[in-house]
Amino acid sequence: MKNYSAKEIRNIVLIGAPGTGKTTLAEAMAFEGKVIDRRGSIETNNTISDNTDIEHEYKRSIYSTTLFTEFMNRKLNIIDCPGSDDFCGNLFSAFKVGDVGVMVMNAQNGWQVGDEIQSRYARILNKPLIGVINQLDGEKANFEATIEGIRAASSVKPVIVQYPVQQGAGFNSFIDVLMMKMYHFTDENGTREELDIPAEELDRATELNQELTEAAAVYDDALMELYFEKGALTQDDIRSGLRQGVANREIMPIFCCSGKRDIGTKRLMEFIINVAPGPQQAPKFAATDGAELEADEAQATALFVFKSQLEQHIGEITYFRVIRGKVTEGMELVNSRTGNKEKISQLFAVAGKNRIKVTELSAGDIGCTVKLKGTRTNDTLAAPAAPVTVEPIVFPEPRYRAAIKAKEQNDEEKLGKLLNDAKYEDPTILVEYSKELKQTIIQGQGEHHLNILKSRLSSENKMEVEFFAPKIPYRETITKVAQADYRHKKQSGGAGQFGEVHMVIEPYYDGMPEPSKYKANGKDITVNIKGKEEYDLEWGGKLQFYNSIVGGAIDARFMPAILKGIMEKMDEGPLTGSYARDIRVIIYDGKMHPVDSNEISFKLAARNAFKEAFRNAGPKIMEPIYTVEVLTPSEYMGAVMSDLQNRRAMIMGMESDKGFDRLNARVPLAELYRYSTSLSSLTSGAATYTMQFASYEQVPADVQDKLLKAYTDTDED
Ligand SMILES: Nc1nc2c(ncn2[C@@H]2O[C@H](COP(=O)(O)OP(=O)(O)OP(=O)(O)O)[C@@H](O)[C@H]2O)c(=O)[nH]1
Ligand SMILES: [Mg+2]
Repeated sequence: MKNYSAKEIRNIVLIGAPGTGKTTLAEAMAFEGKVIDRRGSIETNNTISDNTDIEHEYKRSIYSTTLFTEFMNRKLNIIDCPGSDDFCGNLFSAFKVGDVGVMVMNAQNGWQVGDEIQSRYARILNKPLIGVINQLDGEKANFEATIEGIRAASSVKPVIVQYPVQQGAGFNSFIDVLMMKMYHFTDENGTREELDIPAEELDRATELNQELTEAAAVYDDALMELYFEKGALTQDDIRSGLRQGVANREIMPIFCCSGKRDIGTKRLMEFIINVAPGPQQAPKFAATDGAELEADEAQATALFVFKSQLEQHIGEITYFRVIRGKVTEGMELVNSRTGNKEKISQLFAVAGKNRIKVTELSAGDIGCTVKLKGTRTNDTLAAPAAPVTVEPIVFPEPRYRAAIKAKEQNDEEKLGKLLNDAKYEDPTILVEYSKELKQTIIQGQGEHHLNILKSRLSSENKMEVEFFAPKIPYRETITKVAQADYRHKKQSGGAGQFGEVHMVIEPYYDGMPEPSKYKANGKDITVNIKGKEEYDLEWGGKLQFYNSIVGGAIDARFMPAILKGIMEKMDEGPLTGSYARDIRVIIYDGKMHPVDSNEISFKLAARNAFKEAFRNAGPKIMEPIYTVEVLTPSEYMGAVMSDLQNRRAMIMGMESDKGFDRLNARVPLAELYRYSTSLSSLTSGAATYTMQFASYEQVPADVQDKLLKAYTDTDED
């Protein structure tokens, strides 16, 4: 295989709602480039893109697959992404290295929420789009309705380059209004005839050609002038205008296709090669130091790893894009994160599961290698003399959270290791053992996302796991001043124990004045600050601790033990055993015994005094609140809203957004377990959402009562 230079490479990412035909189209593209000599299908589980057991089982893509095809002496690298939003992490990594998105739509369903979601990701990532209306051979295909749907919803304007002559089972020709030709397909292997446009189509074709010309001229003053002058533009001029409109994300040229019958694939690839931005036209890669990295093969080598996947019998496969320079077999590069050398002993061009050995890859190209020692997604490998770190992929925030454990208790350690591996392979999976909740919490993009992990653990590692509702990290705090005394006294045979502590506690807030006088339990307490300590608690909030002991009632040497006793109770709050926060404590009096007083006695006295004061200080349980943003077709808004209200949500705002409704709400985490699943069933999978931690708020009284009842204090002091 020849080595392609940046000018000869296009890197595209196939996106679109689930099941629109991305994988099938990728197969046709590989076939057209003679990378495969027979086309597989989803139904027969033999496409080069969906090549894992789990994808065969579900008959859908679950991972992104990198493949290439060679066409017109160019190399097209294709990353076929899953349509399901549960696996959207793949799209973020694919777009890091892909320069343009090919939006594959299903003409039978029109513009779907899944298309909308993915096109929004493309917008966030600033990637241009080319549109493909696929499945035009399907019984319910409706090209015009699909165009209308895009017009109403999408942020980029569809510009028709092709339209079908007939749709449905008889689909075998389309008119190309850039070429001003009709393409007629005589078989299902892409064989085509280039014909003159039939007389009855000439009016429509001419009109659309005009629209295309105008759309192309808008982005370039010189072209506009030329167009006014001559009333027409050459094909090359139109291409040049479209090139700018696409690159600026203003327009999405529309192509006709049946991936399944290999109709339209070649023309689409020709257009991508002629018009889509290549590595040298696309925005440059940014390095963490702000430098911009050019796809220039004369420079020192740098590779960016966008994906690594474990494959049985082979081990880890590392997928990268050559950011600059060239990579050659045997080259030694340095991983900028670890500082360690990695030897690139083998290099491959990737066509799904098939890897074709190559000796070098140049700037702009995508390939893979194996047997690296410690390199993972988001790492940069660079020439030792020219170290650089490419800005990492920013993955979306997790939206689904569950507790996980191994069915067999003995497997816990092995599970920990396996989850760690899973995290490296799929950075949208987060796993953490919560000391606070005493559970392993796993987070991902949706229930389906985690279920796939579960079935892989079972089939590949013989590891059976269970998911269950995670505990909620409640917090406890107080709302008013309270005072308590506690005497710890024990006289059993030998040495006794004695410690007595008097304290005042009150709610802490930022910027509060220093303590001076209190009235509590009918006592007047005057504070003389002898010492002050302030702690930022690991779990959020503060503890302020004042020593206001006068006349040596308690020796200063016992103060650390007193603080320790309080901390122990902050760590396991008096109400529900959750962390306590935002409290000021003042130790203002107490008693010692000349013989029996020791640290343990004061620690216990402080702990019990704190517990008692806390309970009298209007204690409240606080819960984590998340801001949730739902994007749904308008027809489901009522259902989404009333469901959220049942989840104690506070609706913050609503707006319509290009055919969809966007709703913002603040929702307690306790009410969000399995939300992705119920939102999906409420809206037939048409809505999506994001969630983000916002703040801790007091729980309502009825919820607090329930939580108090559910907690049995095991503290036996
Ligand atoms: N009639 C018709 N069916 C198609 C066409 N392209 C794909 N299909 C069928 O649509 C279904 C989904 O095709 P895929 O290629 O897996 O779609 P996808 O977009 O990759 O799906 P995900 O990866 O799950 O998002 C399969 O049953 C295909 O056979 C087409 O052009 N015409
Ligand atoms: Mg697919």
